Amino acid sequence: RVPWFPRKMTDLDTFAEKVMEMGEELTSDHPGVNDVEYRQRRLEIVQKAKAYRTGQPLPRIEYTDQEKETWKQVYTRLHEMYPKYACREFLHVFPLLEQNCAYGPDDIPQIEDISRFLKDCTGFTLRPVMGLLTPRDFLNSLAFRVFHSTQYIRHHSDPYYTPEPDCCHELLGHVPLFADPNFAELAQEIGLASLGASEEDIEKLATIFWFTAEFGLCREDEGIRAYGAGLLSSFGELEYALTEAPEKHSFDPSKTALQKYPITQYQPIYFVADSFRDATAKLRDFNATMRRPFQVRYNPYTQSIEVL
Ligand code: H2B
Ligand code: FE
Repeated sequence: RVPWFPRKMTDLDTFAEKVMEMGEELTSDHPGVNDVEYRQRRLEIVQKAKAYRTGQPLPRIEYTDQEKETWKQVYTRLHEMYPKYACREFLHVFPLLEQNCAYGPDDIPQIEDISRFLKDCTGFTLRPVMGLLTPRDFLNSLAFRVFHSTQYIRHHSDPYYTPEPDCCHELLGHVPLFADPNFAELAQEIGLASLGASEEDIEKLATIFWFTAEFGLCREDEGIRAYGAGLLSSFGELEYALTEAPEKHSFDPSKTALQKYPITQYQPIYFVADSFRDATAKLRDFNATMRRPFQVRYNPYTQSIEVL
């Protein structure tokens, strides 16, 4: 029996209410768990994600001065690190985001503006999301070049810590690389492999996603740089990852897919890709070894999946 998977863009609407923890409830260690006003604000923002349907304009959020202040602290501190630690694709795109999507320290960019920009670059689009999707749902969306983005921001009491993805993580960590054609290809390849995959293969693909899109490092002429969103949105780990402290292995899907990893501390092990194209080629070879009784292809004209 093949697990259900989305065949056309509107099928992604079924994910709207299927969020895991933290969609509406905050975990007990969340800095905002006792702040009634913050929780109310979160609910207000995630309601828009819950109501969103394919084809509608993405919801715009009128951010408060406090939210803008939190953003400014995170943005400013990370922005000054990027020239030294971020990969060249990130550094190439970031000024374009400042010019086209109002990226800057003073306000939080709107996902509607970013989605239009990404669509022109790689065909990737954004969807608002209430919180964490299951690995299967999240990865399945990547097959359509769709990235689910949260719009709320971490609690102002601790601007440099968030136990969950928030708009800083999404907009500073993930968005820039989705504008790069080679990274977009890699992300969609993971998504296509996840369609109808077994639970075991979903876990392997989620682990590959973790060590690439979340915590990936890449080799460049002048040294190793970061491309993972979890690094590019966390100033502490961004610096740590490029010291000699953690182990660094070459990206190899068959090994990376099996690597265990901690969620709530700096990674002890990172994987280094030679390039996004090389990582994609290796991933394609690895995907060919998965025991899925059918092939899939994405039809960009109809924005649908064809089962072969
Ligand atoms: N859900 C959401 N909303 N955003 C993510 O970045 C995300 C997710 N990442 N679910 C997924 C899980 C990732 O950690 C892997 C694929 O499980
Ligand atoms: Fe993420």
